[in-house]
Amino acid sequence: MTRMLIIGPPGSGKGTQAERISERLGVVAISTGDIFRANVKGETPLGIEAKKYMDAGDFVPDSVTNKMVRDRLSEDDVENGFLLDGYPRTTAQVEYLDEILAKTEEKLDVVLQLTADDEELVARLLGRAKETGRSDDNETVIRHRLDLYHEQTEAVVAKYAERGILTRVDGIGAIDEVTDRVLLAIEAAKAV
Ligand code: B4P
Repeated sequence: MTRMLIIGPPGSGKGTQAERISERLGVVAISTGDIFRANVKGETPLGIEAKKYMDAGDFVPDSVTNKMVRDRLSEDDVENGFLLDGYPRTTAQVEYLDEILAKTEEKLDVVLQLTADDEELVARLLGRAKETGRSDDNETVIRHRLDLYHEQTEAVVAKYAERGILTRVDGIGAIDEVTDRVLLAIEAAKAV
């Protein structure tokens, strides 16, 4: 059980839980959002391109994101598996990931979906804005990111549900409680 995805609306705790799963299970966690933010900070050409979209709460174009993920998944540290956090977010990204995995005859073991209602998510992200000042954590942009999740990423979730590899986890509650639920869900998926 080593190749996993974690999907959820903005603020559902993907990044938070991905870090914990990575520590507990020893798989490398790869967050497309973190890679973009590191590039924005470093003012690289990728960061300059991505910033325009991120500040508006839009998805970075698939062509840019897909290439970045392909390059990251060709690095040595993913040989024993990975946990992708925040990718795929569109059905085109699902198809692209399918192609990457098909080349090495790999497949996904489990897809975790973290759920939470929109008002809880807005409150969490406004809380984070006070602490970190992330440029995409203001209410207008947060609501736009949530709309995009409903319009585009829920179709991604449906695809993995059809394939029978989706596991839903309630993301509401204390962070430790959610971690316990996530680890149990992974164990249960392993047992299938
Ligand atoms: P991300 O970095 O993925 O941003 P996010 O959706 O807000 O998730 P994040 O991981 O930061 O938050 P989390 O839910 O862990 O993406 C940022 C941007 O990058 C996107 O808008 C897009 O522009 C671009 N992008 C990334 N991937 C892309 C892709 N595949 N295609 C195109 N564009 C892409 O947690 C949020 C907060 O909630 C934290 O402050 C945490 O402390 C708190 N929290 C977590 N769990 C909690 C709990 N149980 N209770 C209370 N608070 C909790």
